[in-house]
Amino acid sequence: MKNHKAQFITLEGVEGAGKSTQKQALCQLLDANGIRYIETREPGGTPYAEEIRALLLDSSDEIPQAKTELLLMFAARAQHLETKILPALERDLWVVCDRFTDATYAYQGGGRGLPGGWIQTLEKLVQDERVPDVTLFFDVPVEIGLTRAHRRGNLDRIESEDIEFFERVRRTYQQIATRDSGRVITLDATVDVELLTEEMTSRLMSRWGLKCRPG
Ligand code: Z5A
Repeated sequence: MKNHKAQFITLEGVEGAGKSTQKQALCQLLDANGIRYIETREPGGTPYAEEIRALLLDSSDEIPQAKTELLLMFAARAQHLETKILPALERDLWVVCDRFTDATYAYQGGGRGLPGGWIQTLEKLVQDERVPDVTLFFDVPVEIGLTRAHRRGNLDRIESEDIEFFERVRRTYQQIATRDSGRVITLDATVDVELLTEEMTSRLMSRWGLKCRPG
């Protein structure tokens, strides 16, 4: 393996894009190459941030305002980043995180229509200059992703938004991927699980100079 500092890797996409499925395959790739890492997710990742997640995804009678949702996403992120992600990277552990700030631009910015400038201000406050090293964007048409998510069942509050909301989310992800193509690897997530794993694995092996494929 080429000499790499510990990588901060995030996985992004609309509902049912297959992030959670491919996260397992990514971890197998890291295992096969003897790379030490932690797995985590947003919103959440620490006990305190998981409590904020539960508040955010709960479908109770009082619906949070878009601004409330935005602030809670960054409140959870501040806790997660300071107490889990940064300490892991400092110990030379790689970090594999299901969603991060791109999701805020996509859902609260694109989906809810909140101004990008607000998100940038909070990003600077919470993260300073810290951004992921690599982001895997699993791109799938909204209808396909939602069909998969519905098949899985148990939709949370945000997953129950209408199709136009998710179209805006997807468009925002695509814009980020185009703008930040050095960091974001876009993968066609319409293909079956094995083919997608193969494509992701090949792209990452060549990016990091890894030698070993998972078993
Ligand atoms: N959110 C936000 O609004 N702002 C933020 O800043 C952040 C998050 C950080 C929680 O996210 C919610 O928080 C999310 C965005 C919001 N809400 N929504 N809506 P989450 O990541 O925990 O939840 P999720 O996006 O709803 O995950 P998901 O639906 O589980 O999607 P997934 O992880 O991408 O898919 P999966 O679980 O791997 O696969 C779903 C099903 O499809 C499953 O049955 C698989 O077997 C199947 N699948 C997977 N891949 C394939 C392929 N390639 N072909 C066929 N079938 C497949």
